[in-house]
Amino acid sequence: MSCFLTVVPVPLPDLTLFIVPTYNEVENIGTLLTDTLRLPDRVHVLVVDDASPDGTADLVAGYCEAHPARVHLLRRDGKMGLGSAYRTGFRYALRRGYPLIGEMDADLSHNPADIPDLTAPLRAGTADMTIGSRYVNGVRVMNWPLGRLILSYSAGIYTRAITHLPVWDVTAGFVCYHRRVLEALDIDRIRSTGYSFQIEMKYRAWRAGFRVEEVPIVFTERTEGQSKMSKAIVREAAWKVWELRLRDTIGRL
Ligand SMILES: Nc1nc2c(ncn2[C@@H]2O[C@H](COP(=O)(O)OP(=O)(O)O)[C@@H](O)[C@H]2O)c(=O)[nH]1
Ligand SMILES: [Mg+2]
Repeated sequence: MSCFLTVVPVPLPDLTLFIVPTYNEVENIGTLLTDTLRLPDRVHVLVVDDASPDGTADLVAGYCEAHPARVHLLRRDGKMGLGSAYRTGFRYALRRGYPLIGEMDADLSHNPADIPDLTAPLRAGTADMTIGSRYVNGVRVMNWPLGRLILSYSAGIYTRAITHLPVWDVTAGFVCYHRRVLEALDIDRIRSTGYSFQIEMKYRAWRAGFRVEEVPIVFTERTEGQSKMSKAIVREAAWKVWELRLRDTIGRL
């Protein structure tokens, strides 16, 4: 009798892929990648670029060549929005077997040095999803006009009042998931695009019974490039909160 031994690589339990959506971030992405590469080599990055006219993807391609195991790039044909960039990134990470899957912005608002704090509860098995939170135990936002801070903070009050989601920073985009959360949530059903994507993911994870923990971080507004935030994104989020609540009430979340 012959015996065949098939070796299937099993990713170590702390292997992490952080997804970074980019649109015109050439002034920021190099610093972000350099800072992330200083972290332990278990932390990898996937940039999902939407054909940025400023050449962001070409810059990232240079990092991919120098660090093929740790820096990954997906080039898409045009600007398709944040939610769709995350969904593409999640599918990529799940296919490749990453146990921990995160997301952060490219504009240096989120400090890669905080990644180990975000993954720690997941590595320790005390949480299923962590949120890099501006508003847990105080307010830590640098260089934002007061109006923007009030809008962002109020989004949390509004969302909690309507949905009872026990999270302070509902629109946070610095998040890390254990892959079991993304597998359970059926990400193709999540149609949100802007901030509402962040709210919807947190709400669905919480309602599915996953342990969600907020980790305090300092958020620093970008100094380079431009925000892509718009009134349409805010409106979408305001409606989405009601939609989630009503769907849940009739058992069709
Ligand atoms: N791939 C992709 N990334 C986007 C898109 N819109 C925004 N981003 C990225 O999403 C992140 C957050 O966007 P930003 O403009 O900083 O929003 P703000 O922080 O709310 O002002 C940044 O890394 C952007 O480059 C998009 O349509 N596609
Ligand atoms: Mg930003």
